[in-house]
Order: sequence, then structure tokens, then C-alpha cells
Amino acid sequence: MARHLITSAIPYINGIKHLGNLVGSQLPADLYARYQRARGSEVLFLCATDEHGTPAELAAAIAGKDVAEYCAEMWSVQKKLSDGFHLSFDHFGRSSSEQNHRLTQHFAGRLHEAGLVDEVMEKQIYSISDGRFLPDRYIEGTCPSCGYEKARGDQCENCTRQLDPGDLINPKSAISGATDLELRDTRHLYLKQSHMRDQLNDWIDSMTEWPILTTSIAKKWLNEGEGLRDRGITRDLEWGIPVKRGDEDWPGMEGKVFYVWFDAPIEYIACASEWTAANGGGDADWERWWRTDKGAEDVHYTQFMGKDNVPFHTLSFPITIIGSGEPWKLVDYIKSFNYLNYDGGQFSTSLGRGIFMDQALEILPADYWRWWLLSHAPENSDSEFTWENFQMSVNKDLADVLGNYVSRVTKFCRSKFGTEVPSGGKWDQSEFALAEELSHRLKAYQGHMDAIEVRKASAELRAMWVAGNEYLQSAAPWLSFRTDPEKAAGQIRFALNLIPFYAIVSSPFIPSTSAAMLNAMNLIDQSWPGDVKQSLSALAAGHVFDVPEALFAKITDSQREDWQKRFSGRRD
Ligand code: B3M
Ligand code: ZN
Repeated sequence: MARHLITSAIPYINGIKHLGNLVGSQLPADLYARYQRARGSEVLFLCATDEHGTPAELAAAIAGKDVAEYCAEMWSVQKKLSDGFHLSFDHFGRSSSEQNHRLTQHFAGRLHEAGLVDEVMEKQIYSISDGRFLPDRYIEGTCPSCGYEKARGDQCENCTRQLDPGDLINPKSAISGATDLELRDTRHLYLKQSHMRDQLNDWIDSMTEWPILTTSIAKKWLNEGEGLRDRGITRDLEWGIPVKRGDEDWPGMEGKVFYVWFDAPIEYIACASEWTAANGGGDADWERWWRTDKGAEDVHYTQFMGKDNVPFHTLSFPITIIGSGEPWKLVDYIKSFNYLNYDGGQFSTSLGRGIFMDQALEILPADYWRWWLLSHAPENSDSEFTWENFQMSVNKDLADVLGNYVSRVTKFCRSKFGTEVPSGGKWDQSEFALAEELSHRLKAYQGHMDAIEVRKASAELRAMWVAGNEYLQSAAPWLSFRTDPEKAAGQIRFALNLIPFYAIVSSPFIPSTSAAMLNAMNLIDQSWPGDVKQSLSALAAGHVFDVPEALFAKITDSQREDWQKRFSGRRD
């Protein structure tokens, strides 16, 4: 049995994610996990919240809460929303877990022993009134370019210029407004990434199957620019994982924490350990996914992420793993995504622009969004959400093609033969032809799913639905019924059999609709179709079914206009 370890980039804790975040990592990861499970693989699918760093501290301060309390609350909010979207994580962990503390400190210790960590003295802005060092984002002042008075130490939001805190005119603390700031010495740890350049280059070169988007970003950072500069892995913050090497204190590093991007990917490993802890298992249960000396040598590991996360996953995290000198599992395949834009601009969390996960579920069920997002996944280039396109896709693909098919077939059968699969009649040329076409299309679909070509897979799936509709239209059992009821019975038995077939192959995309279809058809064996002809005979004459409620409602023009207006500004 094939074994698939699958992780999605772990979303920041600071607030609810928008649909652009969702389609860039968690949702396609879920598609793949569901598909692999349906094909009989053993799957471990993990995600978590990314809880450290200044964004978490700042968001908690704005909410007037203690950081730990804020994170615990937001974890529950995000967990509920991921359940709402039917994301089938085996575990949804937290990077602030005790397991991640231990593992992060363990890796730091190993890297130190391997001579891969430098201690560097540098100067940073210290706020005397606040009694702490201020990260760039905690310093505010007037932008030297445009005069905006609330520019941050890293960037001016008004004119977008990148800044250093020293550029600001009248700098002050964003926490307290204090102006008694001074430069002070502070010691930090740097990971000597540059020492690993050749090893990393060889490893990336050996990943010949990676998608171009992933490889090109990895190579760009490896060969030019800033990628393999040594990287600061500690910060002067209170919230985070305390700097230690293994169990030991690190002299000179008291009061400091690891940089969020150092501990976040380690959470992929820690999350597996959280998973076993939550299920009463022992170390061996998660190590067989992560340690190649303990059973993980046959695991295939796939990561999903937006393109901005690629450098951390192709360079920094592999350096942590390889540099440790221990037999941890390295990623086999990195599926990365471009950006989804929103109605002529960008989705933006800080500007509250676009549709956020909670809002989406308030107006429509998850499957509508899943279908649109996945069938328009920003794979080869950025893609754009528009309400017109969303309305068209839902109304055509889901309501007219799939939903209508199921409703026509089941209702026609009920009115002419009752809610039992009718006997009589047999497959004719057109039934054989469709079974043949579906066999080919299913193979193509599986090929795209195996290769994680999300858009191509969705197009093939849609084509399978369309083929069923075309069959129904040309077989026209409502006509044959008048002259040859036996023939109509054979046709409708065949047509009914397409419903569980569609349900099973569509389930990675639209799991709750698939469940409703299977439920209506009362089918016990829900295994993936091996032989299409055989699975199109699964419902035998006499099998009882229900006519399901309409699977999808069309989006009306007035709904579309309302939503367009409602989501045109900043979220409140
Ligand atoms: N939290 C960034 C993001 O959500 C970051 C990913 C971490 S993956 C280890 O895009
Ligand atoms: Zn400015």
C-alpha cells in the first residue's frame, strides 16, 4: 500500500484566512489527500496554525488579549472554519505546542553541534519606556518619501516604499508611543546557510519532477540574490519558542525566542507527534512517517503552499533537516501556487479586501466554493475571482450539469418505475460507448490527480458529467418509454448507475454533495471504480433509492449583485 504524507502550509494565527489563502495551500492539499485515500493509499494529512512572530503579538495587542489566550481562541475559530470547508486533516495542530518547542530546540542543538550556527552581535532599536527591543513593525514614524505619519519600520503602507526603521522621521514605539528609543547591542544566532549551498543544489537538481514554479523560485534564491545568505534565526520577542540547544540553556540567548520561520516548518513534524498524542499512540506511530530509520523510507511526502512560501521550503527547512545530520524525511514533491486575485485587485488581509472563509460559508455551502476555487486554481499563472464567473460556473457546472442530471434521472424513474432500480432492457451501443468514454476519461482524470494538475483534473471531471448529460439527452428514455418501456428501463438503470460513479470520483472536489448522492442511492460499496463497466452495474434491478433534494441552487442575478456590493469594501 502506498503511503502519503501530505502537509499544507500552516496559516498564520492572526485572523481568518481569505479564499486566496485557502486555494493556495489547504484546499488543494485536501483534494489530494482525499484522492489518495479514495485510491486506497495510507495517508497522513497535517496542518496547524502558525502562532509565533510579530503578527501574532500585534494582533493580540489590537484585540486587547494576552497572546496565548488570543492564539487559543483563534485556533478554535480556524479549526471550525476548516471543518466547515471539509478539510480532512488527520490533525490540525499548533506551532506553539510543547512538541514543537522540544523539536525546535532539538534541531537548534543539532545545528549548533554541526557547526552551522554563528553568534552575531548587532544593533537594534530599544525602547527604554517599553523595556524591550522593537522589531521593525513595532516602530512607527513619518515616511521620508510621502510624509505619511503612520509608516512602519519595515514599510510605508501608503506609498509601499520598503523602509528601515532608521529612515523614519520622528520614530516612536507602536506599542506605547514612546520616543525614547536608542540603538543597543544585541546578540543573535545565524544559520550558516551558505555552507550548505552545494548539498542543497544537488538535492534540488535531483528533484526533476518538481513543477516549474517551485524549481524556478528555488533556483533563483539559490543562485542569485539573497537566498543563501546566512539567516537570523532568533528574535528579541517574548512570545515564541525560547532559545535553547536541546534541553540546555544557550548562554547569552536568555530572554530570546526563535524566529517564526525557523520553528514553523518544524511544526510539520511536531504536528505528527501531536496527532499521536491526541490519539493515544506512541512515538513509533509518528516516527514511521518522519524518520527514514524508523519506517518512513517508503513514504511519499508532498507539500502544498503559495509561491511566497517556496524559498523557506526549498532552502531553509531542508537546511535545518539536512544540517541536523539525522535521518528525517525530506520532501519529495512541492506543489506551489500563484495568487488568486479578487475582482480587479488583490485579496488582502490587512486591507480586509475580498471574501474571507467565514463570510463565504455564511452565504453558500462549502462545495460551491470548493468547486469554483479548485477548478480555477492559480496553477500556471495568477487567476482572478469575479462574481460573474463564479455565478456562471456554479450555475452551469454544478446546477445545470451535475445537479440537473441527478434530479432528472431519479425523478423520471420515480414517476415511471417507482424508487426501485427497474429491471428489463439491456445495454445497447450507446451505453457501451459511454462506458468506454468514461473509462478513458477516468484514466486521464487519475493521471491528472496523481500529477496534482488540479485544473486539468477538474476539466476531466466536468467532461465526465457532461458526457452523462449528453447520453441522457440522446437516449431520451422519456421517448422510448412510450413505445418500448423495456428499453427505457434499461436506459434508466444505466443512467441511475452513473450517479454513484459520479459521486465517488467527484468526492475529492465536492465531498458533501458526493455523500448526499451516495446516501440517496443507498450504496454500500463506495470503493473507487476499477473497471468502469462493472461499476456501472453496481445498482442492480430492485435496489431501492431515494430522490435527493436538489443538490445545488442556482445563483440568481440579484444575489450576485448583492454579494458583489457587500464584498466590495473593507470587511467590518
Ligand atoms: N504561515 C505563511 C503563510 O501562511 C506561513 C506559512 C508557514 S508554512 C511552514 O502564508
Ligand atoms: Zn510613504
